[in-house]
Amino acid sequence: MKFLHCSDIHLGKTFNGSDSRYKDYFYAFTRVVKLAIEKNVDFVIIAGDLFQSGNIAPTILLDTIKILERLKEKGIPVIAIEGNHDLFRNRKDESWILFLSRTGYLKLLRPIWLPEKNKMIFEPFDEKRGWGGFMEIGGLSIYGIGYWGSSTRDMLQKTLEALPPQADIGIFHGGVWDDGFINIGRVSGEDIAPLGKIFRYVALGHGHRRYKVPEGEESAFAHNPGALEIVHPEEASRGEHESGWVCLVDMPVSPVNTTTVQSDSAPVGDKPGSSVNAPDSPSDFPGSPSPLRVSPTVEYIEIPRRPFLNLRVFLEGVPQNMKEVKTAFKKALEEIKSGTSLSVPPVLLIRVEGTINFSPHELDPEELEPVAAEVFAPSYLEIANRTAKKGEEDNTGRGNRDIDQIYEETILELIEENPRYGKHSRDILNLVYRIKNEITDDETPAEDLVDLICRERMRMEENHTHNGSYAFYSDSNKRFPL
Ligand SMILES: [Mn+2]
Repeated sequence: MKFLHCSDIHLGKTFNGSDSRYKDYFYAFTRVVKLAIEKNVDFVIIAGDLFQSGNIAPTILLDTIKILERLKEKGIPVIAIEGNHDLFRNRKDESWILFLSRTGYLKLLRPIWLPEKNKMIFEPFDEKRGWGGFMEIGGLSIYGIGYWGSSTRDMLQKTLEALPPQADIGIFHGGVWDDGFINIGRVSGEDIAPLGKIFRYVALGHGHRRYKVPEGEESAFAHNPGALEIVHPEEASRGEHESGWVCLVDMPVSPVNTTTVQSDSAPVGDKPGSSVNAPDSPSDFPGSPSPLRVSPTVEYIEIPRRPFLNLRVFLEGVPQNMKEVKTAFKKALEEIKSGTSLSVPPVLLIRVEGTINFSPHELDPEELEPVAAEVFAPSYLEIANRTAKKGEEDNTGRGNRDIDQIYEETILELIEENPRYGKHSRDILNLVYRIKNEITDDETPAEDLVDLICRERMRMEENHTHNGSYAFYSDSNKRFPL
């Protein structure tokens, strides 16, 4: 069986109402659908965040249906879970993904959480109801784990208790990275390792960067293809903006007959020496019920993106007036342009920096737009003025550093001023910084922010008492009540 795994498509996202930017996300999704048809896959997996928002405009739904219609016509099923962006703010059991599932454009998988029993359950997909916890396609069992916000780590435990010892595919909207940074919906590689013993393939979403778990390993069991298009400008400044990705997965249906394999001398399958033994299979652990299951082959396929330039343009020579600003601006842009090759008009975000010899309030970024348009012919353009007047520059030695970096250092200074925070100052800084980031991303529900604070408090207490067991779940975890 062959399937295509994509994630974080964010349909409906745009920048300042730009029609061109709106369409970019639909073009990217169309390319994935065309690829699925071209590769003749048996099904497509969407690991969450099909939409930018839970409350989408009718046109977005119609434009989405037009694309999904192509797969429906070809008889290629789409299996989806809801990401944080797909959920309604106040009705977590409702979503447009559920609507698409009930109208036959995709199949929604989500588990049921029973808070009163402190238990998760997976029920079979029910055509009539329009959703279920798991389903089977062509002999492969597929489970939808969904998105659990700031309780992801605890809910993963509950999920593990509810899953069978072995299944084929798990779909999970959660980030997996180990750095100490606090993130909503993030767990560590260690946390999800048990999923690798259950599933032959874990389809990840949520992180917009491409990665696999364990990172760089041939035996990786979890794959995160990342967002198809740039969603947040910061994703472009990390230098990872060149293209989007999908995973094309080839998964043999019948697991190796364990009795045959364990006899050691018997040939495996028709071709002796074929790689079905997969000794590095992630399920190859002592105590695993079927240690020699066939690992799927995973191929990452590039999905072209619109070029995205998130630029800091430094004005040289202390311009005296707007005319000189334009000249310096054009010179700087042309220099950048000469080092870039662009096959299609880019998205262009520019921060103008440097010292000028008149009030920065009189530097109207709109006057610079024709200059940028002439040099780059962008599909979308945004210019921000970050210049300083000569003599009034920041004299803290901070120069033109990233505004986020200055923000971070300022907050840390404030925290460290009070000795009572002592060794926790970095933790508090991370928390403040994360909340600030979550707030600027307007899709984060208030309950998730409160959850984040509660969870941090418990983590700190936990570190004190070495007592890892607590049974606190806020209301936002009572998703999908029966
Ligand atoms: Mn996303």
